[in-house]
Amino acid sequence: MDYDILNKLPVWCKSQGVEFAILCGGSRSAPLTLSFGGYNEIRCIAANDERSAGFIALGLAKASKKPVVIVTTSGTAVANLYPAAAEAFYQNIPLLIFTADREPNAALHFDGQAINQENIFGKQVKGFFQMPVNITDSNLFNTNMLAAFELLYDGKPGPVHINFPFIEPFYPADYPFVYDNFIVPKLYKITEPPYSTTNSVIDELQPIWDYTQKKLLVCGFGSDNNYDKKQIYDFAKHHKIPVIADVTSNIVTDLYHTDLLIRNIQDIDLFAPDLVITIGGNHTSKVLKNYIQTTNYFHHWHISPFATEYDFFEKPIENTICTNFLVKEAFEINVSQQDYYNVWQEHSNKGKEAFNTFIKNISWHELVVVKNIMENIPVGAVVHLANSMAVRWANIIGNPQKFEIYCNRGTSGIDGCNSTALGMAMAQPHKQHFLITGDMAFQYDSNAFFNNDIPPNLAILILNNNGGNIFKLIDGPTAIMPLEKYFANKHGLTFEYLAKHFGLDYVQLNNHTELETHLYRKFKKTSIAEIIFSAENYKAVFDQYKNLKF
Ligand SMILES: Cc1ncc(C[n+]2csc(CCOP(=O)(O)OP(=O)(O)O)c2C)c(N)n1
Repeated sequence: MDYDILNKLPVWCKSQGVEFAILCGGSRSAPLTLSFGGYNEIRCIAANDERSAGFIALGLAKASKKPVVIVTTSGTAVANLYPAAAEAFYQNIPLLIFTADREPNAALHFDGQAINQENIFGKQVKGFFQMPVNITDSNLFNTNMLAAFELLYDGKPGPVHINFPFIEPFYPADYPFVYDNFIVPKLYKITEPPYSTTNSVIDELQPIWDYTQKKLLVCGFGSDNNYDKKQIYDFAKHHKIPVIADVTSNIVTDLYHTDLLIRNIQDIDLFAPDLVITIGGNHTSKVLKNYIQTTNYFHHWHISPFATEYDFFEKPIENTICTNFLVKEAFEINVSQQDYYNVWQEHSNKGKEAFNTFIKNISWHELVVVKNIMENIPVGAVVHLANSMAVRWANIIGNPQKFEIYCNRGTSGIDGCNSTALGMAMAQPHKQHFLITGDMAFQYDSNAFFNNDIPPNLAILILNNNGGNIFKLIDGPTAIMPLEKYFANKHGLTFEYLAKHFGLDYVQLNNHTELETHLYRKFKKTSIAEIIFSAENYKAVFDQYKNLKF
């Protein structure tokens, strides 16, 4: 094994900003593990379950805003990274996936932990690079690394996979290594994001801006990823543009309870936008997506640092525009826009009143509990929402704008919610993190806590409604039996023993006072607070909310 070459790997990564590496156990990956493990300038975290490790890496990358390395052994270990790779791809999070592999054709001989790893992540990664067996050619090594890093940074960030086949012996005679200070070759082919809208583009947009009088800003997932949220807010305020913001957008808005507002629109033309400006990613609310899709013709501009974007509303994006677009002075103020703003604002005020009256009468339900949690989580904390109803309840309520909110909405899986929150908490030890999750999502990813580096600053709130109750709110499965068995997976479990098993604090919260006291505690250890719900009024309250009229 040429350790002189492999030991350049962490030096390469450090030079490109990498701060964290997740190392998963295995002998074939020992050359990679040892080269990172002996290098003090990247913090290495060990993890056993590769599926969870991939999501911890995702969380670390989200929080550090730097690419994160994952090292795994060969075979199914690699396959277990697939969900995190997909989530990273759709969230534009840079991950460097370094996998060990056996010699070519090992899978054909049924050797242990051998599968075909070539391009295993397919279109869920930005690219795949194959190193030769026991790489010895440092020029080739550098060429592959350069290409991998250039791809990582070219356009939208995302995961990149580099496969390293090794044959024995894997372990060096001397360890730890001495790392030489070689000069990392300079990356060259990088398209610098964010690109800027030129003045000529602004000139082109100007006529549409001037004649449209009902501009609507729609902020999706992670709208603050590439832009300053204050700048977005100021821009909208300055031009009197109503802002519809997903709870995961982290953008401030004066409009609350979007679904409720949309369901209560009577005069369609009055509310219909003539220019929709979008920013950020996907939306939690299907009601909103349907509304935008069915609104009659509008212009659609999308603000993004990247030239290519997904079209969430299945309507063509006329223009992808950028950065200096948000300079409020770039456009004239359009006087009629104030009327349109007022229409939405008055509607929102009425909706807020109706929602508050409605919720005041419900004493114990996930919707009220999530509202209470959102109101009482301390300012400056970081909140993670698991997929399924946690993110949906929060979106119904709206972001109180006291803290940042994160959720894996790239692919909306329930498979990595704990690990992603854990990764972010590890990277931000100075901030208190809260995860609001369902029982199934929590159980799914419980291997996250099989880790020696569990930080003290993660407080988990499990909404235990005895299964995947989202299926009870959807019309399809409700009508078809056996709902409980095959969709909801009713289990009758609580998580006290699981908490004990992992050495985490555990408490059950039975009323609002206990909940509020819990949220203001000084957390000294990762903790689980379990809130148990009966099936009693679960769907009834949701239906009442859906049918609320004002
Ligand atoms: C990896 C993955 N498998 C399956 C699903 C489909 N799914 C969506 S929600 C859900 C149940 C989640 O239950 P729970 O976490 O208890 O939340 P609740 O629905 O009760 O709010 C399932 C299985 C998914 N989103 N991701």
